[in-house]
Amino acid sequence: MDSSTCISLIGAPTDIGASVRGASMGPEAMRVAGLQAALEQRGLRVLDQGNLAGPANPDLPAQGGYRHLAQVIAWNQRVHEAVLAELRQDRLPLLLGGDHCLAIGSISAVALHCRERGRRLRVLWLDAHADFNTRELTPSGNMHGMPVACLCGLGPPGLTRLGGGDAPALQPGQLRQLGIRSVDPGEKRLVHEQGLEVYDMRYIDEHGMRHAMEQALLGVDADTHLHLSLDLDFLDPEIAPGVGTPVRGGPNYREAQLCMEMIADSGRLASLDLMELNPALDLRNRSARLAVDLIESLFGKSTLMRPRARAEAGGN
Ligand code: 5AB
Ligand code: MN
Ligand code: MN
Ligand code: MN
Repeated sequence: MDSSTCISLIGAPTDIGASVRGASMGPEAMRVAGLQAALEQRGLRVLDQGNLAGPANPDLPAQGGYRHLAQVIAWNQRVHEAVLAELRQDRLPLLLGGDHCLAIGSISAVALHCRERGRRLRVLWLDAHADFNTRELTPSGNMHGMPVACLCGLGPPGLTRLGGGDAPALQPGQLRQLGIRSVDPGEKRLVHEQGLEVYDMRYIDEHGMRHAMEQALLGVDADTHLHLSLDLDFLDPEIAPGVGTPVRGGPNYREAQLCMEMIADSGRLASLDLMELNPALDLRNRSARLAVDLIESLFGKSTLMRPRARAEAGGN
């Protein structure tokens, strides 16, 4: 990524996959927190593509294991098309959620684009939850708990075939999860069965964020498209209260910054989901402002130039 990178903001104002309402206001809260200006100050070009439109949230109970399946499919189709259109124009899509079920549309578009361009894909999934439930395993029917399973081919056809063809968008080996600290019993079995690579909070406690991120980024090279799916409940709720499914014991401010800075250092970030921000539960837009701060770090803001970056800039 360099200063010619153009970032496209895509708002997806819906909470269709969640039970706690309010993530539909996430895109506007990010704009109010000054996302565009912050990125522009970093010398990046930003195109705000506005908000996508989709079906309203009818707030109905689950049917056959899924809540709002038809509406979730409609929203994901729109997200898929919008993200793919930006990638094909060589812009970096930044999806502003919205609840995390929309990562199905976003990442299936990224995966399709990588196949078109013959690029390797690595997905970093930062979340308190594994989001690996299926219709049989889900305790809630909420589809924001299922996107990773759907992307790996375990889910309803309307969501597993968004990119066309029969193959799943993702192989478990392309994914790394960090920050996980709440997994349902059946979901846990499936995570093991499918061999997901998970750096949970226990791992981060024992080995530190630096080591966890080094592991998660292992093998990322010049041919890799790096996608970050950031569920704001990844962060400790003390610093990010504006989420619908908070879980105590998440990364603190510095751990989260380090995580972003190491992604920036990789130089390979090519698409991003910022999900699950719930302004109805936030305190004076604090979580949105923190998200803007973290995104600035993702795009290269750090306290001082690092030795490697300094050498590349021709300094000493
Ligand atoms: B999120 C839970 N596992 O399936 C479920 O915020 C929570 O996108 C899912 O990570 C949380 O309902 C979904 C209990
Ligand atoms: Mn979560
Ligand atoms: Mn999630
Ligand atoms: Mn959530």
